[in-house]
Amino acid sequence: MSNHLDQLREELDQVNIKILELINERGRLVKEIGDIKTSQGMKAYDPVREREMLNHIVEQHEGPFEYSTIEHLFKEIFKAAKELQEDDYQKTLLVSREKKPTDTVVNVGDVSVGNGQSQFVMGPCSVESQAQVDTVAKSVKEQGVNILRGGAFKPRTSPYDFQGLGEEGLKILRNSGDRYGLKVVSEITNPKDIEVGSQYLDIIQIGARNMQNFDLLKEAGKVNKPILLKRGLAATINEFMNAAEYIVSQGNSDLILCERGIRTYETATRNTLDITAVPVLKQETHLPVMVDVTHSTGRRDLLLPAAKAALAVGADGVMAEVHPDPAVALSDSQQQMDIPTFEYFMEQLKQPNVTAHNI
Ligand code: PRE
Repeated sequence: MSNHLDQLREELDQVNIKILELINERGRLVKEIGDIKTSQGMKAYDPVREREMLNHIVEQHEGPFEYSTIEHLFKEIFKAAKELQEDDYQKTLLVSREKKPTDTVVNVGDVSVGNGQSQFVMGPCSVESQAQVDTVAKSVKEQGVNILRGGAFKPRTSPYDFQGLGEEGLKILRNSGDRYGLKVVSEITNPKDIEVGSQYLDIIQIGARNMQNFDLLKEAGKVNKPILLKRGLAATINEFMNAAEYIVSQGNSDLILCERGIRTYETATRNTLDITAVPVLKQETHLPVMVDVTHSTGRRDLLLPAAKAALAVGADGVMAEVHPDPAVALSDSQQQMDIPTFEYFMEQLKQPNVTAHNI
């Protein structure tokens, strides 16, 4: 009995080797076909050919397997063949470390992001008036921060909420930036505003809700201006990297990624800060990575611990919101810091044990 079992297993071993040889022989043919297809500009995937082959195979099939099982097995073989035909190098993203092993440093004039020194991007959620932005800019400058933020085009959940001052807001931000010697960043939401944004801004931000606005990404890829791209509300890291690829593949490699929390079942915070996204993005891409602690936590009391965590795991910078009087802010009043809180926040982050910093 056991002799018979051994004998059958031996036969099976030989069949396995035959299948292996045949699969590899098939692989060699498929690769040759693939080369011809590439040289003729044809796509690897040919569903008509696959259907013809399946019909032919099923016609010859005598069992004992079900037809559906045979179809399934051959579909897997076709899938493996397509992967063999696709050029691995072509599949590698431009934003990946595999493509470029060295860190990208984004130079915003004389301010560098991604060179190992922490950068901070601070300012009000929305630009409301020149006086409001000036007050924040003064404090931001005093704290040694180099980049001022402020929303002019505000994508809000409700259409009835304050939508921002638009171009007027960009002008105000620029004025404050010039007055206090700060670089300025603001979100642009419409592809047609990328051009106007480049006139006023040092960095153009693409917000979470627009991470997959491909027309906007393509426009951002065409301008000669650093871009700060935020991770989408429910975007995987792979989707985030592909969104970044849209910008870089258009020719603009001055790109900063920004983790800003993702939507989960947790309600204690506004979003869930995916802190491990920072080292993952640093490993997978060569781009600088920042963390927006305001939108990820939505809670003033969590801004400091979240910022410390971000810097501890290797973020190149931290973004947070500051308002002279958060209680009367036109947007996100719950989560913005007032000036004294901001000063304390910066003092804590400047402690030598927090991270390398340039302040
Ligand atoms: C092959 C591979 C991919 C296509 O989708 C169809 C068929 C296969 O595995 O048989 C080979 C092939 O590229 C082709 O016949 O054109």
